Amino acid sequence: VEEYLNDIVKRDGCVHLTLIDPASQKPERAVEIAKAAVEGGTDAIMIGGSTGAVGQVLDLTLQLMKEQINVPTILFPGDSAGVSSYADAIFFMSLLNSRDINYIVTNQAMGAPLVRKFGIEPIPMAYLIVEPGGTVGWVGDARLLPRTKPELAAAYALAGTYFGMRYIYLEAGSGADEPVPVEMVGAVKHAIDKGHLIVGGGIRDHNAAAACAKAGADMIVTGTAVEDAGDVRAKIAEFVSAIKN
Ligand code: 1GP
Repeated sequence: VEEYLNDIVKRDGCVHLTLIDPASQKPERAVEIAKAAVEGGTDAIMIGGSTGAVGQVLDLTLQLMKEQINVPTILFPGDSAGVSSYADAIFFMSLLNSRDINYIVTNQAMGAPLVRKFGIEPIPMAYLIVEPGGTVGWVGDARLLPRTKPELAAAYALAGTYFGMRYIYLEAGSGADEPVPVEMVGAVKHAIDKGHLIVGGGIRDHNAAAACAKAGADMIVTGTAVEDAGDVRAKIAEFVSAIKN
């Protein structure tokens, strides 16, 4: 899955990822959204959330999805309970700017044996939460990166790459009023050299997505905008054509 994503970055300049929180709707509806997103040109589906995206609803959503869509499914877990055997890959992430050791390494240790047992592909990722941070910032007890301090985000991102993490995720929080500032996206991209940069949280329209991609994001995540869209296929198509070269 990592190779698949990296090849798209090389080919198109930017990847589009659709985030679906299995706790937000019934599995059948989640699959409908995913199918429309794939028709609109999304490259992969991320599955997860900070609260309630676990257990039966997670498994069932992924099981149905696997039968009906032909792009990879990637887990985006809130904690060790967010691991499911039905996914293709997992963003194996550490919330580097958390104050809580559980979100830096303990959940990861509890989940790692399951990842191996289920044969899911782990993609090592530094997860960094920027103001305002939203629910995930609160749940993850993040020491939120100030929006006006791109150099702090760049320092954390660089530390992530020195730890061997190949993906860096700059997160403003789901439903944030504003996405991560483009100055910060640029500073982080500049700092991480060969790493891949994912940007998400508060990206509501194609202009915001295009601005992030132009500033250096290799992958753009949209969740809320897709959940809220009347026509998911058209909304995704707008994002996709705005970020790909
Ligand atoms: C949240 O970055 C993702 O983890 C997506 O955020 O729901 O605001 O698109 P939105």
